[in-house]
Amino acid sequence: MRDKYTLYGIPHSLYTGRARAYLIKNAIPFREVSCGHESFKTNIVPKAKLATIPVLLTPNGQVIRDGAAIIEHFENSNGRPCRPESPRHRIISDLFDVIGAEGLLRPAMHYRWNFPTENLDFLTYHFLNAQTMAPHRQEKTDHMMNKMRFAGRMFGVSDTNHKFVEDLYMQFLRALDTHLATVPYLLGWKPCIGDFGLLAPMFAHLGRDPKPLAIMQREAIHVYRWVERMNSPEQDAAEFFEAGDDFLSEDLIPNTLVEVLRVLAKDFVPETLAASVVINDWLANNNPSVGTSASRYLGQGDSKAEFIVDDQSLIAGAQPYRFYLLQRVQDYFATLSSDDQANVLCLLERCGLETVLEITLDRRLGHQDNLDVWL
Ligand SMILES: N[C@@H](CCC(=O)N[C@@H](CS)C(=O)NCC(=O)O)C(=O)O
Repeated sequence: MRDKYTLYGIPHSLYTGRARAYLIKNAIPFREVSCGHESFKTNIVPKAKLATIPVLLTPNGQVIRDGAAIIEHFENSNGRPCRPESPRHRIISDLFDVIGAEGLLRPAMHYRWNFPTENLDFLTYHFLNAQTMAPHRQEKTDHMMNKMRFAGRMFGVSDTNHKFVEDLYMQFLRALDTHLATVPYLLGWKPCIGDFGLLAPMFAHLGRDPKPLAIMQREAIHVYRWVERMNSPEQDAAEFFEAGDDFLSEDLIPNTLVEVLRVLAKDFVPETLAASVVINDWLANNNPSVGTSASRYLGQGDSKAEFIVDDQSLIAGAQPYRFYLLQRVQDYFATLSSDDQANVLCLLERCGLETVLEITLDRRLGHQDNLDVWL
C-alpha cells in the first residue's frame, strides 16, 4: 500500500467527489479511507490542520488538505494535463472550477436536505456509516446531519425560496444537458479543471442522492452520463461516434456553453459582489495579521451577504474561499496580451460574467501549510 496514495473522504461528500474524479481520470493509484477511520483523527488532522475532507496522504507521507490543493499537487508535477493552454478555454475552465465548487451549494443542499421522504434513509445510512462502531455513534451521526442541514441555510436556502432555488437549478441543468449532448466534457473530448470543480455538487448531492438523481436521470440524461463518465478511468464516450481526444480546437467556446454560464451568472455575480462588500468591511474592521487563517465563514453575524436575483432577495454566508479560487482567474487574465484580454472580455460579456474579473477583496488570500490564509 505504501506506493499508493490514500484519499480520506466519504462517498456522500461534495468536495471528495472532485478530488476522487481527478485521481481516477489521471490514473493515479489510490485507495479511499473513510474520515471516520481512527487514523484520520490521530495521524491526519494534526497535519491537515482542519478536519475537512478530502485529504490526500502521499506515499512519502505528505498530507494535503483541500480538493483544489490536491489537484494542484498533481497538475504541478505532471505537466498540467487538465489545464487548457488557450486563453478563453483556460479562463472558462477556471471559472467553472470556482462556480462548481462554490456557486451551486444552494441547490446541492436543498435537494439533499429538503426531501426527507425520498432521501432520509439514504442519508442516514451514509452519515451513520461514516462513524465507527463506538459509543455515541448515533449522537455523533445526528450531530453531523444537523450541522449539514444548517449549512443549507448558511448558503441561502430559506423556508420560502425553495421554488426559486429549484427553478434556477432546472434552468442550469437543462442548459448543461443541451451542451453535453454535443461533447462528452465541458471543453471537448477530455476533462479540464472546470469539469472537476463542477462535479463537486453534481456528483455526491445532485447526481447521487435519490431525489435529485431521479430528476437528473429523467430531465438531463446527458448530464447524468457526464457524471458517470467523470468517475470512469476511460473516456467513456461511447455515444460519440467520432470522438476526438483533446480540448476543442481554436479556443472554441460553443454557444451551448455560453448559455450554461449565462444561467450560472444569474446568482454567482450578485452573490460574489455582495460577499466582497461584506468581507472587505470585515477586513477593515478586523485587519487580520498576515498568515491568519481565513475561515470558511467570517464569524457568526458578520458574514451575511444580501443580494437580489430575479427580484428575489437572498441572504447567504460570505465565504472568502470563493475569492481564493477567483484570484487564479483574475491573476491569469492579468498576464494576457491586450488582444487576448479583449477576446476573453467579449466572451465573458456574452456570459454575463465580465464583472467577476473586477470583484476583488482588499487583501489577497493564499493557501499555506494546509490552511487558507490572509496575505
Ligand atoms: N475548501 C475545502 C472544503 C472542504 C469541505 O468543506 N469539506 C466538507 C465535506 S464535503 C467537510 O469536510 N465538512 C466538514 C466540516 O466543515 O466540518 C476543499 O475544497 O476541500
